[in-house]
Amino acid sequence: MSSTLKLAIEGMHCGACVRRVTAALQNVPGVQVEKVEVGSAQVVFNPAEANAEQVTSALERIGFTGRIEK
Ligand code: 9UX
Repeated sequence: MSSTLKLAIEGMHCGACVRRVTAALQNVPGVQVEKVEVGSAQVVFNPAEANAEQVTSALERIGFTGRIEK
């Protein structure tokens, strides 16, 4: 089973941000990165292993604010 999470991400401005965000999201156990663009990301996660809060916390730790869109 998996859930999709679409996030709007504040503070991203360049391709290096995209790489940083991608790496941070990939490091959350149970999360699979589908797409990262400047200002947004889409991931799927296994609800048995991860939750939305862990995803937004991973972004906070590297200085970005993620808002769940869906
Ligand atoms: Mo680019 Mo992002 O110079 O925090 S890495 S804006």
